[in-house]
Amino acid sequence: METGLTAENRLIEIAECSLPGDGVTRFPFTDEHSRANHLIAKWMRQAGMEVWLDAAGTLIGRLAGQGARASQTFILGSHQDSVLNGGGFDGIMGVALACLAVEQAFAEGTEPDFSIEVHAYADEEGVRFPTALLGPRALVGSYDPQVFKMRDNDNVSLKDALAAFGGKPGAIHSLKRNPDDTLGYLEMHIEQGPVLERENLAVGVVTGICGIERNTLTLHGKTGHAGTVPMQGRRDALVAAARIIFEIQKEAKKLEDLRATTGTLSILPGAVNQIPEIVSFSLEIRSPDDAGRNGFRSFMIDYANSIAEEQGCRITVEQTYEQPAQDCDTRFRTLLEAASTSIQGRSISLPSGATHDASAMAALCPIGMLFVRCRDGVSHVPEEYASPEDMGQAIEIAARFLRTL
Ligand code: HGY
Ligand code: MN
Ligand code: MN
Repeated sequence: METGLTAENRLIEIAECSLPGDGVTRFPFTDEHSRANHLIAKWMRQAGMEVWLDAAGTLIGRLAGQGARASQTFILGSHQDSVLNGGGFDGIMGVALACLAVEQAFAEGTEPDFSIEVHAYADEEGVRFPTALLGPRALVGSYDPQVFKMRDNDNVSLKDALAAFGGKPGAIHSLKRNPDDTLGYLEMHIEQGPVLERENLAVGVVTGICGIERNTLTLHGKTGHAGTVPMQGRRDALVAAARIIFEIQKEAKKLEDLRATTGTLSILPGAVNQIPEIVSFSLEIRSPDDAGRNGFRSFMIDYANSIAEEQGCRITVEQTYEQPAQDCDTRFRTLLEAASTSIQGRSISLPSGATHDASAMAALCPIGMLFVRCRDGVSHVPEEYASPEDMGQAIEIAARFLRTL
């Protein structure tokens, strides 16, 4: 329980590293991120780690192994960033619990025979820039240099923001890790759903992570005076977009495990008495089944093209982000289930509808995830909460897991 209270106090303190407003708003490569990294570095040093910022802006703590497997590294981590007005647990809790689990696992001076790292990734949410997972993808060697050109709402490029923050865009290619030297990756994360609360269990073992993609659809119509242009023959980009967005929901409802969401929409000229000319909106699709997600996207793009033609609009579709579905490693799941049962008396396993840094790390090494009970199942809101008791259980389970690796 004591480690759970330490976690709670650390999370309360780091939640202050936020823009003003409800909840936590901490975007990558900002002053808030810099202040948060200062606190995370203290957590890592408290666990006996040396600390540095890598070229992709990931804060890394490392505890060198003392035995035969010293050249091999087991990584724990999660992301430091939040959504706009988000909660104080999504991402950052996984970093806090990782530091405490390492401290607890090897508290008695029994250094691990392998090396251990804790990573605080800069950007998992993809809110400031329309991309995400630069940190883990740099370690995997799967990042796309094109993302450096992406710009935030203040027209600042990811490349300039990263460089100003202390990262080295030109050196990211050198971060690629050797899979043979990477034992695996464990991420602890608030569940962001209702299952553990319903099952009345503090910690669950994750079976796999859904696949995800994000697309931007843009309709180009023709603007004009709202009062003088007849209804017949209008090329109203917003009417076309609305028809497509409605169909997205209608079709997605037919597919049990698929989720499709339009979370952003922009309208130009955007005046009450002008016919909309350019309308852009996001289409995010998630599913544990990549083939099903691809099929849904194809269907929706065909439909969007037919509506654009019917409304006399031109349409462009750009995929800005994709991450395939990933299974968690069966050996890690077995070890985590055993640790969970020894501490909680039982263990349950569940899938993740949210994506995580582990989604990208799966291309480098075996992954495992633990979910921590989430009050009312809500996340990405200021009310997001995990109790110190539950966090203490997760720390204990992770520490036991590390000692069995
Ligand atoms: O969107 C997600 O699933 C994650 O919270 N970034
Ligand atoms: Mn997260
Ligand atoms: Mn999130």
